[in-house]
Amino acid sequence: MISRRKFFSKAAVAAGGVAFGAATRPLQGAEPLGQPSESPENIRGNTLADRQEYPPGEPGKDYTPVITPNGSALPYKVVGGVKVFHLIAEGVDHEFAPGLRAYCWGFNGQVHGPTIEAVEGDRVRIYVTNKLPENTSIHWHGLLVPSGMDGVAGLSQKSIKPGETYKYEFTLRQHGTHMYHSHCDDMTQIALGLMGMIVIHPRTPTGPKVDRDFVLMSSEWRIDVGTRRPVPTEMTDFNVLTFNGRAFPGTAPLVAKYGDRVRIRFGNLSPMEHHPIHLHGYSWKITEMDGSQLPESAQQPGNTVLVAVGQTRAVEFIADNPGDWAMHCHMTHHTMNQMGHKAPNLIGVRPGKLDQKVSKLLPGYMTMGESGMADMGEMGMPVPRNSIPMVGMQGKHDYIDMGGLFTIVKVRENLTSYDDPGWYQNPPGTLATLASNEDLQRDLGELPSVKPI
Ligand SMILES: [Cu+2]
Repeated sequence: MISRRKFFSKAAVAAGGVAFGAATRPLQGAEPLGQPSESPENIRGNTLADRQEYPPGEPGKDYTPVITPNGSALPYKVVGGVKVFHLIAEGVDHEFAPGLRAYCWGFNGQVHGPTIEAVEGDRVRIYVTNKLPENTSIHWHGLLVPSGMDGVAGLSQKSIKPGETYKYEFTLRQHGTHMYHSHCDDMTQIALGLMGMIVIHPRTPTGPKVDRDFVLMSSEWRIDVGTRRPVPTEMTDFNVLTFNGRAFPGTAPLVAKYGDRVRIRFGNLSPMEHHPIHLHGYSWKITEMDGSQLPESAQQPGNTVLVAVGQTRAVEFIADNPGDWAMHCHMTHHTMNQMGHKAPNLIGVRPGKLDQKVSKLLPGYMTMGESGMADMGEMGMPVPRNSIPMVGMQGKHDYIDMGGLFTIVKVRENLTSYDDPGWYQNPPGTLATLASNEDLQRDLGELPSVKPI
């Protein structure tokens, strides 16, 4: 954190108009914590801090770039010491997973927008071009910016009309994980995808270096089977749940080498729902909340982090447990793609000759769901065009009947690259297998009943 006090003391030196040259020395005494701690009288002087004092941070030198699975970083160029970005809000024909596409609204041809990555102290100028059919504006969610740069249409600024390009410019006075999103007709524009992540690296890093630094933004959509436009008025019944705009099996795995320190930065701009994100095989520490670094004593351990709408959380762990590890939202409906939530409950129903009788009227009819829902993806049943109801994927051992907010963390020894290493090869004696009769007799004293319910 570049403290406001630090800015004031530097501002006094730089008041003669030295906006750039005085910036080269490192931030001695920069606060390791991300949260402003100054007194209210200093906060009143916020505008003084909005000036450039540091040279543009460089990737590879000042920071290790983050990885946005299924996404990318927004390119920039440096003009007169200022990092210049350009976001274009536009329609995007987006693939959520193989088999499902929809006409969304995104940035620069992507859903969600590319990750904006910069360094604390950078001066940034972000152009926003509106190629949508209605007004828009962009809010920098979590950033400490002057009021007129905050992007709430009508309150902070004029709305950006279709065809117009607006210019935002401010100095990044903090580090951490943040987000950007439309703040104009929010319900429609966020439901259609107009959002992205912002990562600001510290100017003076503290703590252990991270080897793998991932960014995952969660969202949720209602896309009726057979349609190609997300429903912006949906309040409760979302049926496509996404990390970085992709539903499993469309989500790219997060790959780490044995021993890597891994950070995962979560952001949630779902229209309505919170997501408890759970990682198997590890205990992590929550290191950041809403972009503010937690002191070590407050870094809560766990394996599930609730990321409420509008929140960001970062977690860190050492990848010391090789394997293929599920990471997913623990709301069960959020890991089932386009499940018809109004489907009748057939669990336990005995259809008897129903199929035979109905198929005279409806050739190919098959009663489904009487023994559970899992088969529906695996059976490869024909599904309506442009839909992924219950679609999972074939795993190494069996069919993975997951979808939506689900991805895989792949940790391996002896990796030579971070490309997808394929499925994990379980060392002997570390894989659950069918129990033998000998095992059962020895340990249980009997063979369990094999009559299914
Ligand atoms: Cu969820």
